[in-house]
Amino acid sequence: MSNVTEIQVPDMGSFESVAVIDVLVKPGDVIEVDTPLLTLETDKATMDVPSTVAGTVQKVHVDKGGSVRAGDLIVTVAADQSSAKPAPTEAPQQATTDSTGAASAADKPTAEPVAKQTTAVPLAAPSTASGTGVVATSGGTRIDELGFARAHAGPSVRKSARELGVDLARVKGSGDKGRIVHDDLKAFVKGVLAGGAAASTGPSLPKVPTVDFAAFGKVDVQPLSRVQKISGPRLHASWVNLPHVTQFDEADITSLESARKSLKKKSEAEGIKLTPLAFIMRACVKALQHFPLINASLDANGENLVVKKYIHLGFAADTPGGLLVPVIRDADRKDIYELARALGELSEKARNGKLVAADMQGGSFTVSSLGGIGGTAFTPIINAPEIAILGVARAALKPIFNEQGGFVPRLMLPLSFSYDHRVIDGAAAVRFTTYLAEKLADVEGLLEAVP
Ligand code: CAO
Repeated sequence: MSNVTEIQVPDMGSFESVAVIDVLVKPGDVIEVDTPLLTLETDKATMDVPSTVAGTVQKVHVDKGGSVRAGDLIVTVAADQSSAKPAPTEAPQQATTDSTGAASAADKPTAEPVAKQTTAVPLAAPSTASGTGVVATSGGTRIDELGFARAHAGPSVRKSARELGVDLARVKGSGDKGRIVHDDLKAFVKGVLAGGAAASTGPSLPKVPTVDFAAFGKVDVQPLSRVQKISGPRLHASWVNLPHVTQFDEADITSLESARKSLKKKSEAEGIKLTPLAFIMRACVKALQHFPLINASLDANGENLVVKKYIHLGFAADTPGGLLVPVIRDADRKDIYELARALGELSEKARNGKLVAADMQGGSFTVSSLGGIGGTAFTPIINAPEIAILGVARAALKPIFNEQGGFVPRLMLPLSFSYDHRVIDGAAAVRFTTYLAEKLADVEGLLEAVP
């Protein structure tokens, strides 16, 4: 059963006439007790006037941009009789009509404006641990309290923004004098969900200047490959999100290389190309087993380290289309020959554009070997969300001082180990490369059968 209820403008203290800057309901809207009906603004504050009943709006009697006085009719509502909020004692009493519109004995209900928010005068920022006036909401979005308080918005918009964890300082208002209305809040949230520009709550990156190169001479515009378009943003994301440090080291692979050369022919007969990378991967497995916290990732909120009990090794493959990273699954269960076979097969698939998504997923650590091409050292970008990557440059013969007091020629392999400094500190990194170098120097150990 429903009664028709008329809701009036409440007593607004010293203000005679107040501007209506937003009408928040329209005929046909189903409203609850406390649903904001309109927003009023004085020279110092804005306030929402909430409904005192639940029901369906029949008629709106005020216009946006107009002005109202205490006692003016705001809306007529076909109200659920049981829903009426007791009127404040100082407010005029209810006047209800029955569903035919006939007046009954009661007076009109007067809404109570909700807590005023000063917009012209900034509120003092609440104290926080950092003392910066910046607090984190439960959703992890940081809100600038001072900016939030200064934002030109009514209480109901503020309330919704708080509930959604939206920093009003970042929302552009489309209302009068840049006032933020509910639609602006919705548009902002939609933008965040769509991953748009509004999602950025941190400082934006400075832009590289745009230059008209053709003004300086002939140019040829070549579109990036499909692979580059995919890998570029991922590399960029890792570069800007992970604090990279690269530890350089070198490993004596003299015995490894002589063993590899002696085994090369025999393995070739079995269709396996035994390159240094298979040995390097076997050594990485041993090092990751010894330092399991490097075979890990940070979880999404950055508060836990997810240590993986599997070792799936990715390796960077240079292909005509661009850089790809196939993954050798369960590398810890493969010996040198099995690793070399997997390397050969996946490299060929990569070069022929035959890799499927599953071939490139699940990696827990990556090796990027440029040793077949050259170089002395480089700073590889971590394949995030992994937390470390090993770069390998070209081995070179170097004079190494030995215990007998002389120099001997040794084949030294340059290692470039980039790590996420949020998780791995410098001491751990150099312990890892030292251990890795020891394993690379121990070719018998690398050639042992895998249990
Ligand atoms: N030092 C000296 N020689 C090396 C070496 C090293 N560190 N690594 C490989 N070589 C030699 C190999 O022994 C081989 O010589 P032989 O035929 O005489 O044995 C030769 O270089 C070529 O090796 P390869 O490249 O065929 O095989 P691989 O297993 O070393 O590498 C792969 C395979 C897929 C990693 C490689 O082909 C490749 O694509 N490398 C580029 C990776 C890359 O682009 N990384 C950068 C990523 S960031 O942009």
